[in-house]
Amino acid sequence: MKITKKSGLFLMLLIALLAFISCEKLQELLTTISGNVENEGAAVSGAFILALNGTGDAYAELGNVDELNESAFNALSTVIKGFDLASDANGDYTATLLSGGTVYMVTIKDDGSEELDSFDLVGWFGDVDSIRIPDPADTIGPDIDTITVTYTIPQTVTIEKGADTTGIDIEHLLEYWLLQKVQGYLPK
Ligand SMILES: [Ca+2]
Repeated sequence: MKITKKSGLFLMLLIALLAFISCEKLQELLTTISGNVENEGAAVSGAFILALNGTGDAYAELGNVDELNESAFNALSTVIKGFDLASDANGDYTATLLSGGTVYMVTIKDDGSEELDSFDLVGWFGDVDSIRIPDPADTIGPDIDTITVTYTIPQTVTIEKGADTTGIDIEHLLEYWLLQKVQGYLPK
């Protein structure tokens, strides 16, 4: 009886140890990118965060995104390498990637339509810059006013499989229609 109890205890310890080891292994396999989303100094909560294929043009990759929900993101696996469905109240996010690689991190604060369209706020991870463009509101020529728009130059992040990259902060968001306008004036 005593021996059975002892071996029972040993077995339990062994199972606990094996469970612990497999947890550790799983942790090693998870590839994550985390950071914070803010716009003009304020945390942005409830925003989608997408890790887009970083081997092509950032805007072209974003152009493939239409529906904003988990099943649409999963279906677009050649473009979307990982995602987080919502940044938290502090603007913090953690996106899980299926493998390592090079990605662009983009955030989309949907206006509620569940599709990427004009009035969604969109922001890239990268260097914040500014550009002067013709004022879209000024349609009467010949002297078109100009406006200065702050935008972000998308920057790639390369992450190894199983690594956890932190501090990938997105600092500035723009309405998608204006971002698309800016895109037309960027140097190629
Ligand atoms: Ca929308």
